[in-house]
Amino acid sequence: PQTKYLKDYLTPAYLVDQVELDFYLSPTATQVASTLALRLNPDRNGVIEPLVLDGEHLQLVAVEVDGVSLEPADYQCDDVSLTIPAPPAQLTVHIITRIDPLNNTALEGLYQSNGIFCTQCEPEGFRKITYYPDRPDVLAPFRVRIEGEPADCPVLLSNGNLVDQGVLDDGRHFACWEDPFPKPSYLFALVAGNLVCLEDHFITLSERRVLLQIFVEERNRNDCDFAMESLKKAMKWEEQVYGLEYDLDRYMIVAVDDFNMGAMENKGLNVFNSKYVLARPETATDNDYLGIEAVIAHEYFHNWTGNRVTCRDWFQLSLKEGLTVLRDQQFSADMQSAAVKRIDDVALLRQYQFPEDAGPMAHPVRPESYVEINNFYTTTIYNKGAEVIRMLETLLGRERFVEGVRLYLKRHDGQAATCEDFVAALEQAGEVDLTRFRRWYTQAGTPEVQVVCHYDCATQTFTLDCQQSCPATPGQPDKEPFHLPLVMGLLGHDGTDLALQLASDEAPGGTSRVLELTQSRQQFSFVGVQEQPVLSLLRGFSAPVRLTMEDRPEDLAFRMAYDSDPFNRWEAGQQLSVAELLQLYRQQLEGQLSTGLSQVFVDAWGVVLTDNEADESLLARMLQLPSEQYLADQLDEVDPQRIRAVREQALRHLLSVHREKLLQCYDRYSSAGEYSLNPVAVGRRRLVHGCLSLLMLEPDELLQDRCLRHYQQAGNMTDRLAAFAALVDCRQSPLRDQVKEDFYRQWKHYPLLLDKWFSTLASGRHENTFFEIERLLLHPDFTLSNPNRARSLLGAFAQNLAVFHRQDGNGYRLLTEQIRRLDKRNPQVAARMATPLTRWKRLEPQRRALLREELVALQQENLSRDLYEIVNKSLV
Ligand code: B3K
Ligand code: ZN
Repeated sequence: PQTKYLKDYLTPAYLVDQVELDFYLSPTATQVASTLALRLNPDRNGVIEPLVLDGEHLQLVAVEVDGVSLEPADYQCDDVSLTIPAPPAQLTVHIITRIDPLNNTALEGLYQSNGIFCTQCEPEGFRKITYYPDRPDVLAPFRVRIEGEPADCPVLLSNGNLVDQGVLDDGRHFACWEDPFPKPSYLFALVAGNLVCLEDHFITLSERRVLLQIFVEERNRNDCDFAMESLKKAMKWEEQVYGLEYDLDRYMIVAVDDFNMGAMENKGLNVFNSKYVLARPETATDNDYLGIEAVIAHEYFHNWTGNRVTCRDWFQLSLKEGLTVLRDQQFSADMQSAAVKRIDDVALLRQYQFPEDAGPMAHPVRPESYVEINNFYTTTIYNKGAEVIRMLETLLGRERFVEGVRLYLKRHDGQAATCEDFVAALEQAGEVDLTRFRRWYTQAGTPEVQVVCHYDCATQTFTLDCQQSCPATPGQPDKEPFHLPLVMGLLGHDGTDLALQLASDEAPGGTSRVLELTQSRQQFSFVGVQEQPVLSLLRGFSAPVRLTMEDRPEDLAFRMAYDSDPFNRWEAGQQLSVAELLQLYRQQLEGQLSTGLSQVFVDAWGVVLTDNEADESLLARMLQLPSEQYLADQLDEVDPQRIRAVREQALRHLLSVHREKLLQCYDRYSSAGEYSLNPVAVGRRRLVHGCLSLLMLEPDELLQDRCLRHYQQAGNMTDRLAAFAALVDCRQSPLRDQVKEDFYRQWKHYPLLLDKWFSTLASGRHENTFFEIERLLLHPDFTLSNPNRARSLLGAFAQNLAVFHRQDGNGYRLLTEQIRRLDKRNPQVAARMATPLTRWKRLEPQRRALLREELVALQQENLSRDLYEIVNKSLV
């Protein structure tokens, strides 16, 4: 496989003025007739170049140029392209190809899911439908005609507006769609099948009526209301916050069961994994609901950031993904508890992106090279990309930031743009210098910031001495300093924020400041500070860095109680926990007697538990100890089983001290009632489930009984699943098998819940989980052909660190074996699922060797390009 480089970018040799596609649908032999109006790119100054069209897994039936059919000698056709060596500068090409949607197991291009034809073209799937310049900087208007059997495909959909439909003499029927907005091929979509449609409408700011449609299989008809509401909220929100309106008369969403990722923003016709559409209280958890709200919004927001302005090339992917993630985060923050949303986003970033940035696949937000672009839909492109744009918002302020985004959209409307275009627009609108800031797009790795503070009582001066550095990443041994916005405040002895005055200010102003760190070392001094303050730095996690300060445990406990920034309240608690847990870890490692958790920590935790005032969601988050993954990320030589043991020791300690309070808290909030997704209700459930799972670490019979009742009487899936998970971990109890059987019986016909059944069992914490997983692989309902199902078992298994990292290496063997099989069917999902295998370098020596052996064996085999890249890079 070849590596592609950003530096090799060339403009397309030919532009497309119009695309006409004719589909004759059939499961194993769909015929695609394409007519392309092409012309030599004017930037070639009339110098003719060969016309190279991308195409893979296509059966070529016929080619014509300007109405004259070509003989095989007139063109070249290989596995990946069709070339016409010396075409006229302006031409019409007509191509007929045949494809096999039914046997398309990679789920890329046109495929069938439960008998429904659907497409996934981003990034390079269109070339599996027909020969085409399949690159995002070729934009064209599309006209699409679909013909199919009315019995199998009563519904025929494509992008844009429906312009014609009818029944043919032979009984087949057709529909014609026209999308007036020029678009790249990756935004093309076709859906056809037996679907029902839920309808609603939205009146835009300028009072245009937009038809909203959600298409699902009949059995899911009643599960779409929440998705529809979310869509309307997203439309309204984007008008209010960004002043942006939807541009077509119709917005369609289709839910399918077999989908490689979450959803896809095809113009006017989004295709969704049914996981992100279907919900009712009995079947969906709070997190499912929140996921739906976020993903529906995300795909909708792409209509501007992605579709109206798209990417010049795939190296610019974060241009649309980072920006759209930021916008969906802003939206969710406005819909739910903003503080908790931020905490969850940061936890996610630290759990997945930080390790990626520290591992073999580390790459800048704008990568310089790739082998398989599908491997670059990463948490760095998405989540770090969003953090980078969030920093721009912090530097500019919301108002100017929005102005900048609007300027960017206006300037590049209908074009394929670059990250540089975006930064330039923000620089102009914000009237700021972003020269250094641009390094965020070119340098990989998580910057490390060290801060030492000093208070001088005599001069009433408080000084921060800040240093930054960034570890080496593949291909980037040395880094230049980043431009970092550090939001901060100072707390007085009573916990309130002090007024801030930098030495360079004329007067004190405000209690929160953005310090801009742009050098490797910089000092900031505050004057008129009348008492020794406690510093609250990096509020709201204003930059994606690893921050070290020599905080005293008392200061952390103080900030945990008083910081006016809820993120930093949580963060102080996390830091305190991390320090405690790492200490226990080291004691264990060195065979010392364990001191247990410190009193300061156990008390502070108890104070949170009995706090009756704060947002319940926030409390629930504060009571959670840092995840095993996050703890692992703090260590140089990881023993995942030891991490689990230590974390559980800590949980048991907290339980033994606070058992009564946990019971009280559980009782106080575990009241039934109508299901609602308002932040208070969600927060209460989170708190109740946190208490329950802790209490169930050492359950007496009474408690087991209550948990069983909780499971049985639950009025919603959030409650039921929490109790189910707790009972599944009760190894000694007969209840375990009882609920396992019961859940299966009740939900075996509902795929999304069967997924939860698999993943909950695979997330079990007891030692037998590994054997359970081996058995589940043989379960009649397990299959690798449905990505959700594969992820539910294998994904959950690989995240279950202590089980996956068994000392004998059988966990590695099991996952590798499944990935091998999956790679034959669906390389994209296989490569994604292989991520945990690539994290071998930081394991303790024995596991490191075992895992590496599996990778080396895999490397020798005949792998897909996707998996090849992951395996090879991780062994470098
Ligand atoms: N743009 C799509 C992702 C496509 C992934 C292709 N491997 C969904 C999204 O980010 O909204
Ligand atoms: Zn996206």
